[in-house]
Amino acid sequence: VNEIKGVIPALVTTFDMDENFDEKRMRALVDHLIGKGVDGLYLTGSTGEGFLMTPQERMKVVEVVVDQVNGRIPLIAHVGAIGTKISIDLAKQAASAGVDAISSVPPFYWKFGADDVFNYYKDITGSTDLPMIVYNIALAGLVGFEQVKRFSTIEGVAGVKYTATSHFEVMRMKEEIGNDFLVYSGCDEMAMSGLSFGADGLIGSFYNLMPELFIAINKAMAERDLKTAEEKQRIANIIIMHATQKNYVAIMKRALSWMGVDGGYCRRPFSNFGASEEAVLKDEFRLLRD
Ligand code: NAY
Repeated sequence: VNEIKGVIPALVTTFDMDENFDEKRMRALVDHLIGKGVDGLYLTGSTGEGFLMTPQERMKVVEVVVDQVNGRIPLIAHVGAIGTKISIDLAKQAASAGVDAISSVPPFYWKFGADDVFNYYKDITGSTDLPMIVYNIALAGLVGFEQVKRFSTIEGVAGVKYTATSHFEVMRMKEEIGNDFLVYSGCDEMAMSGLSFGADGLIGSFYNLMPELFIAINKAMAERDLKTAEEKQRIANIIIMHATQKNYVAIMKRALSWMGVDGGYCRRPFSNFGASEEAVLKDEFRLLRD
């Protein structure tokens, strides 16, 4: 698991216009991202619309990506679900498919108590030999520092995907939990900040669309070249700020198609762009570029 560092796109899942998983598009996108030099992929998470798929469909995506990657880069499968039993099934399948790590948001909706959430991680992590990356994100309800620290006592919990803006806690986790507790910074617009506080890598949406910029940021931060990192982050953030005003996953999928690798469409209730809306979108991005 110590090998899983660097820039890791939270891979979009490619659906066709009728919302079916599009295996051909998925395989092409995986090859495209590997060609760009990404360090790993994070599957069926938020950006991957994991919660809009049945467990069987999620398993299919994992199998297809594992097959296409064929060991070239490490893979983390998000297996989070509202129930432990469903997550365990997903975790076991991901393990037998051949991923390198699993990850999960805490169980949501019912506002489970701290012990229930702890047991959720314990049960899922114990169900396979794979390392678990806890996924802390406001969408599922952020868990606090002390709780993350408690999860880290579970054998197999290897790190956290930290999609929160309080980056001082990245440093604190490294100090109080241990330097080998992996921390992935999850806010793309703050990539250089996360890395400066000691994050081991970046997992996020926009690395599907502009991996080069973040690979450059990651390299610059490792070399303590703040000027370059800042320049690249500034460019990336113009795109991120624009895209996040609308359904940015659908935007990334369309924008990828302009680059010759069609990301397909989103599943409802996420909205998509019709042909005329897409033309407007393309013009907006042209203006941003110029
Ligand atoms: C995932 O599992 O898809 C993620 O990594 C999610 C991380 C993203 N956060 C959210 C709320 O979706 O990449 C970020 C985010 O899209 C980006 O920072 C822009 O705000």
